[in-house]
Amino acid sequence: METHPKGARARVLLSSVFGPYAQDDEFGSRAINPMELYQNQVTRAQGPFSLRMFHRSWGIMMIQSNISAPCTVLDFPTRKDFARELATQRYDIVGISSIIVNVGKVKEMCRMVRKLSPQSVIVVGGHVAALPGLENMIDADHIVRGEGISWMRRYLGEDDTAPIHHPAIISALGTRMMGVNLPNGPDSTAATIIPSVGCPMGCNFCTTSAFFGGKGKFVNFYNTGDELFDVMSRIESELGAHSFFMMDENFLLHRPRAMRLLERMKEAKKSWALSVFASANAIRKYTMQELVELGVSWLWMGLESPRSGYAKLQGTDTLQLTRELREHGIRVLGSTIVGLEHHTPDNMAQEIEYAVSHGTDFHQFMLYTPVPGTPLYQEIKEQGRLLEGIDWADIHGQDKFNFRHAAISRDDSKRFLDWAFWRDFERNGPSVYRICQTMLQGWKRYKNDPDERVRERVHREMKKLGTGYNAALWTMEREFARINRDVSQQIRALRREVEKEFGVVSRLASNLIGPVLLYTTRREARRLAAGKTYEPPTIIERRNWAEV
Ligand code: B12
Ligand code: SF4
Repeated sequence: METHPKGARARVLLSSVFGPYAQDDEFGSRAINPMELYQNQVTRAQGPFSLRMFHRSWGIMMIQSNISAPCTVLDFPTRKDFARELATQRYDIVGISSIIVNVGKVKEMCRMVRKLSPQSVIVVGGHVAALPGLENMIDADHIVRGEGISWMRRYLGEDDTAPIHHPAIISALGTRMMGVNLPNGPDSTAATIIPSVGCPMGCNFCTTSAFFGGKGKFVNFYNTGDELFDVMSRIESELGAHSFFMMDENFLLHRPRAMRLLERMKEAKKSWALSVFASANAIRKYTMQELVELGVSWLWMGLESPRSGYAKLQGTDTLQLTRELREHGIRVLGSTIVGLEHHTPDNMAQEIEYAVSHGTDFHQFMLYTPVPGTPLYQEIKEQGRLLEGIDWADIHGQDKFNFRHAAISRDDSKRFLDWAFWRDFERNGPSVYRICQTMLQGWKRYKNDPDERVRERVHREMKKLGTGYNAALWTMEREFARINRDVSQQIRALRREVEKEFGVVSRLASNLIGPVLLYTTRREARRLAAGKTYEPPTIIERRNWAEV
């Protein structure tokens, strides 16, 4: 492969696409598609109770940490920030990271680079690279499909087989709930660990799996539990974090790696908490005790639909599995697809009701969406069912279908999706309430566990339940009475139980902090109704850097 003439002396800028994001504009920002995980696709019907937070662009952070060239990461710039950076520094390479919805921004950024930094080679990577005909839509020199660290190392003439150095990443920033900014220190948030990219299960709609090779393929950055343990220990001491967000599409699928990690955790007496993504078939490879000892306290699981036929769900009663996980203190984020081929206007409400009946702590709903690169896209395209003329900025699974469904119209797809979010909220209450329920169950079951690490972890979580969270329960009980009186009473019962367990401290917390939270929650509801949105801050980080 061709290398850059300056090799590892080349000066590199790696940028995410520009914001602001949560607004409608000509570059493809959409108010409905903010740069926020929960508000975008999980708790968006929950008003002031929605969990708000931002996540950094980990792909370019990983690339920056694994090249020796002088490199700047520019995360969430505005157009002005991006222009200023190009005009004030001299870059040999400008790398732009994007997903498909943001292709309009990539186009504009390439135009800006050509104008403001004509000497720069433009490299575009990330999921946008799966777009057919991208080379004719944007003015870039290289479009990188798949894993980017090894590509960039090769392009700079560096060793692409060298071990991967994992940067210390605080998982979330700008966390906010009920109108209050939550502290973002290492004690209160997780460190992100990226053990791999891709997933070998190869579900037909899954872009992450398809982008890194599809069925049977994935790219491991860390093959063994020992390697993972070493990375996590280093990051624990760098950030002081005890909690880790394992950004691996199917972390539990690799059982020997997870079990070796557990062995090392036990030897070193680590009471870490792990948030993981895992498919039902992978979860079933473990006993509840193993999951709890491994510190799994938050789990993202695809529920899709009982009649979807995906291999990962076969033989699993997801209702029972969810109940069992929560009984062991594991918070569950279930994910359901709206608009599968077998859905019709007649069975859709029933399917949504079934999804909601899982009573997960969080529920993501997504439209069935053929996205370039996936087997589903190929199939729908061959059947001539792709709808023409839809802007890529509107194909993100939270708006309307981008294909002709046998039984459901585009407009109805949106109506069903919105209904699913609302119904989950109305029937199960705010997610914050649900996680309190799960945490209390975990506490009761494990507060006297013989494993000191497990005890330590549930005690750590409980400090929050006995104070701040209990005050939140006090507020939710009052606010939710207007939406669903039964759920409001259940919230009250839970608060009473917490107070019985934690006594005077928790009663004081609800009496003193509760009214403040009630005020901030109502103020936030008014702000949101008036159109308030949130944007991530612009972040600039330089490595191996010397000013020119
Ligand atoms: C974190 C995340 C987010 C964060 C965004 C963080 C950010 N700063 O951008 C949040 C939660 C806000 C988010 C939102 C959305 N996301 Co998102 N998100 C993810 C997630 C879970 C992890 C991304 C990640 O860091 N992975 C780990 C890193 C290491 O991998 P990577 O980013 O792919 O980077 C590698 C390569 O792609 C490549 N690479 C990346 N950038 C570059 C740049 C250069 C120059 C080069 C050479 C290489 C390169 O090298 C990297 C290392 O190998 C992925 C799923 C996944 N597991 O990847 C979805 C994913 C990227 N999101 C996706 C989507 C669709 C969305 C949303 C539209 C929501 C939705 N409806 O699903 C919104 C869009 C918001 C917006 N306005 O842009 C899709 C993208 C699909 C596609 N084909 O474009 C994914 C793949 C999920 C999925 N399977 O559907 N997301
Ligand atoms: S199990 Fe999940 S991550 Fe893996 S291919 Fe299926 S949908 Fe994608």
